[in-house]
Amino acid sequence: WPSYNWEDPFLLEEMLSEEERMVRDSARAFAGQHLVPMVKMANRDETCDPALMREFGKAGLLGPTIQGYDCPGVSYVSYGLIAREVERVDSALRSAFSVQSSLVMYPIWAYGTEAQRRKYLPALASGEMIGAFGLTEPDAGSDPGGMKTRAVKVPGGYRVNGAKMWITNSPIAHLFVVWAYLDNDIRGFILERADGNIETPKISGKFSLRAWVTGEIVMKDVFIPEDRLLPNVKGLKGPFGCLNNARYGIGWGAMGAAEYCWHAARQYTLDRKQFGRPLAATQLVQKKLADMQTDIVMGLLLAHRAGTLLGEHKLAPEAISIVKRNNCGKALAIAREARDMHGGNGISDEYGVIRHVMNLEAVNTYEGTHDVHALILGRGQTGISAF
Ligand code: TGC
Ligand code: FAD
Repeated sequence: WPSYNWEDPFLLEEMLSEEERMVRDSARAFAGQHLVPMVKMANRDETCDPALMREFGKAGLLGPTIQGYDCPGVSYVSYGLIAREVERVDSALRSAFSVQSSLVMYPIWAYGTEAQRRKYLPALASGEMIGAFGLTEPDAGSDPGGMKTRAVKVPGGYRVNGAKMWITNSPIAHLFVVWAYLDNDIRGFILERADGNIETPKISGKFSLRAWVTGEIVMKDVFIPEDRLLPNVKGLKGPFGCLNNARYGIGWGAMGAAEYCWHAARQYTLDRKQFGRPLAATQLVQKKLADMQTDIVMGLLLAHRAGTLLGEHKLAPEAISIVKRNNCGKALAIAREARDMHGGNGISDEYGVIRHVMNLEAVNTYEGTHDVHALILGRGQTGISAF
C-alpha cells in the first residue's frame, strides 16, 4: 500500500496539469511575498493599499481565464487555485482579486464591444485600473431585481441615478460596472470616476474583511456616453453570469481559508500540552481534525470537478450553488472549530484563525447567502420557487 499523505489523501496534486501547478506555485509565492507580510496590520487597522492591485497585476494573476488583452488565458482550475492561495492568507484580499477578475473584467469581456475590451481590459489586467461591481442596493440584496437604480436615454448617452451598497473596491475604484434598469430591462453600464457626480464613501466598522475596502456607489445624474452600455446582455442573466464565475472561485477560496485554519489547529494542538500531554493526543481533538480534513478534501475535489466542467461549458449555475454553499458553510464551521481549539490564543490576531472566522461570515453571505443558495437548489430539484 502507498504511504498516507494526510495533507492530500486523494492526490489532488496529481489531478493538476503542469501549467496549473505553475500557476498555483506562483500564486503561493506572490501571497508569501506580498500578502502574508501586510495582512495582520491591514486587518487590525482596517487599511487598504490600492497599490497592491498592481502587484497582483505584475504577478499575472488578474482576469486569469480571459484569452488576449494582456490576460493570462489559463484554465478555470488555475483560477480556482489562485483564489485558494490568496484566501489561504485572507478572504478580503481574495475579494479584491475576485471582483476585479470575475465581476469587472469578465462582463467587459463577455458583454462588451471590442472597443470596450481594448480600452479597459489591459489596464485592469495590470492593476493600473481598479474596478468595482455594483449590483446590491440598500433595499435590494438577495433580490437584485428590486433595484431602484435607473438609467434614462438622453441625447448622446445615458443619465444614471441610484445608490449601490456593500461594494467591494468602490472607494478606490477607477471604474464601476453598474447594473441599472433602462426602461424595463436590467442593463450593465461602465461608469468612470472621472464622469463626475459619483461618490463612493467607505463603509467603516466592518468586523469582517477588514484588510480590503468596501463602500457605496452614490450616483446623482451621472452622464455617460452611448458607448458605455454593455450591449451584449439584457436582464438579470447579465450580473448572474458574472456571479457564476465568482461563486465558483469562492468555492476554492473558502477551502484555502479552511486549510489554513485546519493546519493551524493541528500544529497548535500538537505543540500545546495540557494534563501532561499534547492536546492532539486527545480523542476529541483528533475527531475534530478528522472532520476538518474530510470536509476540506471533499470541498477541494468538488471545486476541482466544478472547474473541469466549467472549462467544458458543462456546469449548470445550480451546481455552482452547491460548490459556493457547501464550501463556504464548511469553511466557516472549520474556522470556528479551529478558533476554539486555540483556546484563549484563538481570539488573538497573532494566530490568524479569528480573522478567518470573521472573514468567512461575510463570505458565507455575499455572492448569494447560504440560504439563498439552498433556495436555488430547492427550486432546481422541485421546480418550485420558494424565494
Ligand atoms: P430568476 O427568475 O431566477 O432569474 C432571472 C433571469 O436570470 C437568469 N439567471 C441566471 N443566469 C445565469 N446564471 C445564473 N446563475 C442565473 N440565475 C438566474 C434566469 O435564467 C432569468 O433569465 P431570463 O432570460 O429568463 O430573464 O431571478 P430571481 O429574481 O427569482 O432571482 C432569484 C435568485 C435568488 C436566484 C437571485 O436573485 C440571487 O442569486 N440572489 C443573490 C444575489 C447575489 O448573489 N448578489 C451578489 C452581489 S455581488 C457580490 O456579492 C460580490 S461580493 C464579491 C467579493 O467581494 O468577492
Ligand atoms: P438580505 O437579502 O436582506 O438577507 C438577509 C437575510 O435574509 C439572509 O440571511 C438571507 O439568507 C435571508 N433571506 C433573504 N431572502 C430570503 C428568502 N426569500 N427566504 C428566506 N430567507 C431569505 N454586492 C455587490 O453588488 N457588489 C459587491 O462588490 C459586493 N461586495 C460585498 C462585500 C461585503 C463585505 C458584503 C458583506 C457584501 C457585499 N455585496 C456586494 C453584497 C452581498 O451580495 C449581499 O450582502 C448579499 O447578496 C445579501 O444581501 P443583503 O445583505 O441585502 O441581505
